[in-house]
Amino acid sequence: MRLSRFMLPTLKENPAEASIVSHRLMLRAGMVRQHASGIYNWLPLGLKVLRRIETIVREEQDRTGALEILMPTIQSAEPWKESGRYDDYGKEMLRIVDRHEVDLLYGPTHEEVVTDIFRKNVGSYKSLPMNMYQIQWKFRDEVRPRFGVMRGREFLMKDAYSFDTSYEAAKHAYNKMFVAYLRTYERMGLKAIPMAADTGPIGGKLSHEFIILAETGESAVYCHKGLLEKPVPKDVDYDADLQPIIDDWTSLYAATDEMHVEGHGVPEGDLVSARGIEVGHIFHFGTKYSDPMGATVTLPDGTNAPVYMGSYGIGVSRLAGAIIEASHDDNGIIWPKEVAPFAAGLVNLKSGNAETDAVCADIYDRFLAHGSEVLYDDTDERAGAKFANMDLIGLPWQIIVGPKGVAKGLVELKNRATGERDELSLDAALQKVLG
Ligand code: P5A
Repeated sequence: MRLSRFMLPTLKENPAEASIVSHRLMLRAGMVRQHASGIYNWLPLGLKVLRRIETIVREEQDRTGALEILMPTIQSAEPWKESGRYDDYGKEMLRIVDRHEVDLLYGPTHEEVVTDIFRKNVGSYKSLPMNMYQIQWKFRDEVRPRFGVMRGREFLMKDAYSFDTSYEAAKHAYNKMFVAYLRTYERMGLKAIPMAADTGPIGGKLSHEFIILAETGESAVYCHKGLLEKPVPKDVDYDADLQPIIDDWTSLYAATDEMHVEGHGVPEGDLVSARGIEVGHIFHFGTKYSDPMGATVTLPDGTNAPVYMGSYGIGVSRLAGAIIEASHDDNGIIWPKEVAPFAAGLVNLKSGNAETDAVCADIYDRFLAHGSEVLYDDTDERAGAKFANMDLIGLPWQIIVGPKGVAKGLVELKNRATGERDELSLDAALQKVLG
């Protein structure tokens, strides 16, 4: 992408409305703009990041055998009246009445809709286990939307729903999501800590939040430092018994503010006390929805029983902010490679100069040929402004092309995370970036 053809409304100054670093940087880097309180436009750079986060989430969900579907944002109130949550959910639910006086709502979550799909389309134990997921916008009329996309009113969530014939089978479905979550966050360069949690309006007894540590996090977190060092399972066989992995991860102490207790038994030196951001939440709630909504399965002995369910959420749009909270410096964002909006930035120090233009054009094409994309600053801004902009938007690498280097057959390669700069041949630089 050529910067001259891109839309990147970067800001030099810190916007007054932003109180935390990720919100400031998302606005300054031209990723998002607020449309209305807690409701955001995603501009080209921001959308690229959101899509890359979605891709990782989707790949790890697919790996577990979950099936992607897409449910509507606008829902009928009927199934919510059946489950009993229409009255319980309160003011966070945005209620809508259509021209025929039919009660609708903008979905804050999709347990009722998916249970309705299940009861109308799946009836036998032979189809189970089953997990259906989507990546879809939600609306919750939060009293105090704040921190930009981290606590929006409209936000993008990955929500998965599992269906099983027994508690034990449902526990396996829960464990699969637990492990998939550890892998998902790790691929984004994050260390996520699972911790036992309250279930709130979703319900059920078994629940874990996934929290990443960041100074500006909304919740206080206490955990055994061993959790931060634990390696995430590689090459998982999702059909195998995952309980030992779960026991290993949940045996170390981890608690949020409300659940923190005296006498937790962790030696002072091993206890990390920090702040955290909730980037995911998983629930097992058994028959809470299937019972009142009549979602049953036929068992091998011919009897019918309500299906056991769980639901599993990842805050996809919140993650864009959370990753920045975890990875930035004074100059701007530092994107982990897997979620970066472009693989590299290309800075032409002398746009209009035949030699530097030609080398940049060559680099540009070689990225495309490799199935990758570089953001090429082909504008006639001064070098200092180009560098500041590149640091702000945080692409993992900057390839800097100037007349002196070109005369020697060299370009400069800067690593955004370490600040290291190297003069290299073009081939060596591309080899480092494209790997
Ligand atoms: C699980 C999937 C649920 O809604 N039902 C379907 C369950 N869980 S949850 O904890 O309420 O939300 C899941 C994740 O969504 C993110 N999230 C938000 N992100 C941005 N702005 C918000 N206002 C917001 N509310 C929730 C969180 O990451 C949460 O873990």
